[in-house]
Amino acid sequence: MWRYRELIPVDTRYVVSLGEGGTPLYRAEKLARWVGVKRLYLKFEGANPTGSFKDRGVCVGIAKALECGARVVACASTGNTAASVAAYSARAGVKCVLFLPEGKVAPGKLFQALLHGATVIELNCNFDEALRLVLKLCGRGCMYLLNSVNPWRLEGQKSIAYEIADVIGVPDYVVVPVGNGGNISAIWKGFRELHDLGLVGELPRMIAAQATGAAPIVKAFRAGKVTVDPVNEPETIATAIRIGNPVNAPKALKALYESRGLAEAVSDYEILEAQVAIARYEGIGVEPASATSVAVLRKLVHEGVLEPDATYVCVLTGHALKDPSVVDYLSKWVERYRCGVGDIHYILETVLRK
Ligand code: AN7
Repeated sequence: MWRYRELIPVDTRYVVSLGEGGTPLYRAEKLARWVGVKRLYLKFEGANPTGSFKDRGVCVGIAKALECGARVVACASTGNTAASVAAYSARAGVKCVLFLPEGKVAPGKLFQALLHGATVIELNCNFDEALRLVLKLCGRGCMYLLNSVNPWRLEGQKSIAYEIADVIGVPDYVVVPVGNGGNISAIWKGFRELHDLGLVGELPRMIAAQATGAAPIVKAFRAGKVTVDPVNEPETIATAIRIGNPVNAPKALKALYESRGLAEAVSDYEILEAQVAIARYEGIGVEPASATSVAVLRKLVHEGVLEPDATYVCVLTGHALKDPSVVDYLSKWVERYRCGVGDIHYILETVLRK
């Protein structure tokens, strides 16, 4: 992403890099057929150093922390921000304190945080309450906040737009999984900047994808509002976006209105179905939150809201290995046998006859 350093307002002397950004943009022909569109591209953010798009923003955020002399960084997280902040702060040599909703962080992400030596504080509350707490604590000035309310985070994440435009130009639509709303607003900002600079002639329409159990932005968008009514007990298998009171909702809604975009929610079943389809048709493993983009696109095309003959980019925000626990919910789709060595001929016969 540092190919675009002139557009990222940070003193590069403070940048501690792990090789963030520069992720693949795949043309997905088989998945496109399943979704019902002609041209579908997948921006695979799972290919970042810690396995999610957060690395782009956290890298810039940590540089700002170093520039202002912070010795401790902190964030509340549903998991991916925590994993990223843990890794980058380790490399930068700053202390890292993470506030996580107990029992609600996917095992791969918790492991990353612990592995990189962060101080992990598991709280008996949900993400929204953890974020309120850490906002208050950071307000005292003892820790540098790295949640996406920190605008420098978004300055890094907007590079997703630059990379897409560099490879295929400006697509008609960009579909983004939305939790706190930071990333969709960052990507929109990236496209707008390219447009303002005269580097591209068009702008995409942004589509926000959420899970039905945690969809405050979809609700606000339908009502034409610029702020959200919080969802008190958000629930979804996509724990990364299990967020009821998104701090960047005003920015996300602005991106949707300005781009003449859309917002839609899908069920946990539709999310898992899309996760499996992405993995089976294209060989790309993503975590459930990431699959919401593909699930939402398919839903809107099937309902006739979106046209098949347009160019779509789905942003796949995080890697499959982040959350291996979902295998427990995939029994409908997985083929798995346990057998004694003595039964192998019988099993093979059944398997090969299928
Ligand atoms: C895989 O890590 O909020 O709308 O604390 O991990 O910018 O919040 C994660 C969010 C989408 C939503 N996909 O992005 C956190 C956290 C994945 C994510 C989102 C997240 P935003």
